[in-house]
Amino acid sequence: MFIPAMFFLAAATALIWFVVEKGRRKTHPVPAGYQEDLVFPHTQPFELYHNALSLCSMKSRLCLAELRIPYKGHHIDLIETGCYENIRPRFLSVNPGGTVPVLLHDGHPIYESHEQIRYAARFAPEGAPSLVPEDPTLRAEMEAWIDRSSLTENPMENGHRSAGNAVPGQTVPLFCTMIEKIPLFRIVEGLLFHFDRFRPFLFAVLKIRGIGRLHRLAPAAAAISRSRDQLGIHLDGFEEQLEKTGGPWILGEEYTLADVSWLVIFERLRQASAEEVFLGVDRRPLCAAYWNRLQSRPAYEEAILGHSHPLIEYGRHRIEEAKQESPEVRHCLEGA
Ligand SMILES: N[C@@H](CCC(=O)N[C@@H](CS)C(=O)NCC(=O)O)C(=O)O
Repeated sequence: MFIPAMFFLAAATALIWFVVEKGRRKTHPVPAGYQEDLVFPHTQPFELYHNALSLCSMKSRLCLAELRIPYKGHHIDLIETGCYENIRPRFLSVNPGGTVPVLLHDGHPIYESHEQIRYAARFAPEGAPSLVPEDPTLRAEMEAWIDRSSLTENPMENGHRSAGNAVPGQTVPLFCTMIEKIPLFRIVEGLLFHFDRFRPFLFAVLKIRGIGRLHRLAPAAAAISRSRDQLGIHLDGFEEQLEKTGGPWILGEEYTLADVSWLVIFERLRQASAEEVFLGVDRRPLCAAYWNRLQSRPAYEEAILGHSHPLIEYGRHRIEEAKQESPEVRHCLEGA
């Protein structure tokens, strides 16, 4: 009698906790861009909620560094860098969408990284480059190249439309290696409360499976292969553009927001140890030279390398190791 009663009490307590906690972590989509009606506590004109690995966070950090806009940073963990801080009430009060980055200007949030960089460019301090061409034709072209690199909607879909949506498949092996260091119970928080149950489920599977057996996980292998094909097509277009303009940047002489937006795609290839696949010997030499130029910019050092996370480097080395150890893994990650 005593044991069933205890069991019932524990189950009822857990259920109540779950329902209350779920209520505190309600999420909903947020509109893109500047939100005039919302103001959050802040101590500096610009503040950025971001994550070390997140592609979109890298873009916003890089943009602020190029514009030389000082800001206060709040690092928000995603599961791959430690825990699901992005679905806890404190962060959800700033972005009920549960995603990073969020830029605050005088406390007003700007949602979506591609909107953040467009917005921030209007506030370039005296003497800093504005990153937006004066010429309306070039400006329209820049917008199109930003769109072609933006991550919108579901990260694993619509890769044919944008390189930003094609590249997440390349992040899968990185997730798989970074998650090795994260205890399983941390993922449970996501399984219980994440707005997109598929993501924590994917991390749990990747953790259990491990990089050495990733090739046997058919949906992951298919996503990586699809990403490789789609990204290859986007980069071929990119190569043609560099040939057409003669570089050194996407639109020619002027470094613009389009370059900011594309840098993070190339950086993801570096982090995932996939540079060789896309930019190796004789493969897209103009893209390879462009990527070298990007890496020599001080803003790259400051906003990307300066914000790296130990798990990113760990993940990159583990991918390298796994490819050396197993031809099947190499084939899965690099193709024929
Ligand atoms: N379109 C959004 C995408 C934001 C987004 O999906 N961010 C990812 C990281 S790149 C995130 O916060 N994911 C939450 C999670 O993985 O739990 C933007 O450009 O800001």
